[in-house]
Amino acid sequence: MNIAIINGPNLNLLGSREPEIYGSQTFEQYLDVMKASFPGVLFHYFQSNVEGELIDEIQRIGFTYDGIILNPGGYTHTSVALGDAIAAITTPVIEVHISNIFGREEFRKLSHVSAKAKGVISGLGIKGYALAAGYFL
Ligand code: CA2
Repeated sequence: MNIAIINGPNLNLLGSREPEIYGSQTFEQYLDVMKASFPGVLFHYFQSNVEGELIDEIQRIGFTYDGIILNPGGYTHTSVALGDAIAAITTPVIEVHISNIFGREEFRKLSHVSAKAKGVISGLGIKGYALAAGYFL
């Protein structure tokens, strides 16, 4: 089984800043935990701070992979184009947010991705990625 994890802007800073919101683990450390927890899964990890690069990657893998776990970061709330890309592919997407986007500022309550995603996990910390992977099994 091939599952892609795609992280959007600033998520490369995980583990180094704002640990009270985003935790103190780097994503690379967490990815090792996920690989050990799901030995039958091949995880492909991609992170970019660039909207077009995220869309290119979604289009590249979005017709062959078994699942995509996507944290679009701040683009969640601004990017119609990212929502369009998810609507255009056949691979199911689970939207994941580390923090609870409904318990923060008003502007975070809007997602251009949620309606196009299979489902949404928000506010369960970095564990949300493993919960999303479990859905695909
Ligand atoms: O809670 C999430 O996962 C978010 O997608 C994170 C985004 C935010 O804009 C969304 O509203 C919710 C921000 C990502 C910033 O990530 C950082 C990680 C560590 C330190 C600083 C920023």
